Amino acid sequence: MSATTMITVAPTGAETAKTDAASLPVTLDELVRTAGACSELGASVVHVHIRDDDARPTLDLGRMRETVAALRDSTDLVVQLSSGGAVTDPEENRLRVLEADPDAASLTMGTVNFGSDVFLNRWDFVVELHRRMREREIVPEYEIFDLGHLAALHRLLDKHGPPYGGHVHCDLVMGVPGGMPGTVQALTAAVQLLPPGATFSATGVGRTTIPVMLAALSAGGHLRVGMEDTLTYGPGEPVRDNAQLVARAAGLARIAQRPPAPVEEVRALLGIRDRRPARAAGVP
Ligand code: KMH
Ligand code: ZN
Repeated sequence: MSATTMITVAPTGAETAKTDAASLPVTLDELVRTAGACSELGASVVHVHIRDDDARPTLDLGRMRETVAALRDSTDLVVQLSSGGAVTDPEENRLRVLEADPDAASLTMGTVNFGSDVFLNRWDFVVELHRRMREREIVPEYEIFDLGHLAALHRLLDKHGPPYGGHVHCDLVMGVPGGMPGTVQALTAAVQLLPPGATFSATGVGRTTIPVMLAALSAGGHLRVGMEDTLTYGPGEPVRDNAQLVARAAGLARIAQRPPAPVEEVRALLGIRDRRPARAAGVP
């Protein structure tokens, strides 16, 4: 079991409207400030979805590049772009996200019902993302919404080889209406199906947040938290901001005697290529 806990913050997502959650970071400035605050509290990875000037989800490449540069300038967090986008985003735009040269990107391992929508991830598209990430030296995080996605991951690794960085890390996204439930039983089943040597983090959407977080810590897993997945802190109590969710995760990780992992440890674990300008130039 890892002695520390990698905490990923997913601050924005593509589903929540700014009008429904005032503290949702939708501008670059809001995102950078959120990332900084979450980093101070123990986050080591930021999972990024961006918004346009009207706060609608976008995969605009120029904005994406600007976002990666700003986060890299202002924090040491691993910058993980979402290649999932919104359910309406076409495949070519989702592939183009990689051209923004993030440290890491999400890679969802199959199609899943997503409320009344469908989050489409065809096999050939999954393979293409995996292939392009390796070519561009971007570390994938395999997003697992259902147990069948783990069977697909085994098939991917068997047929197409390991990811860039050599290490396999999965994120169990639990409690999505249409995916696996956010329960101890489902988490245990998923952990048993992980490829040998793989690590995992887990997040439970909505009211599965707490059970999934506690189960993941007990099972030696890492945590993802943030307003992409969770908008209520407790019954009837809206989340104040992303920092509140990271602070709670860091506190529980400490109680579990697996404190938040330092970012450099996470970079080494995941096999991230260091793109931070000063470090890439050899300046300590
Ligand atoms: N917004 C969801 C449809 C990812 O970021 O890779 C997909 C998602 C997964 O959030
Ligand atoms: Zn996402």
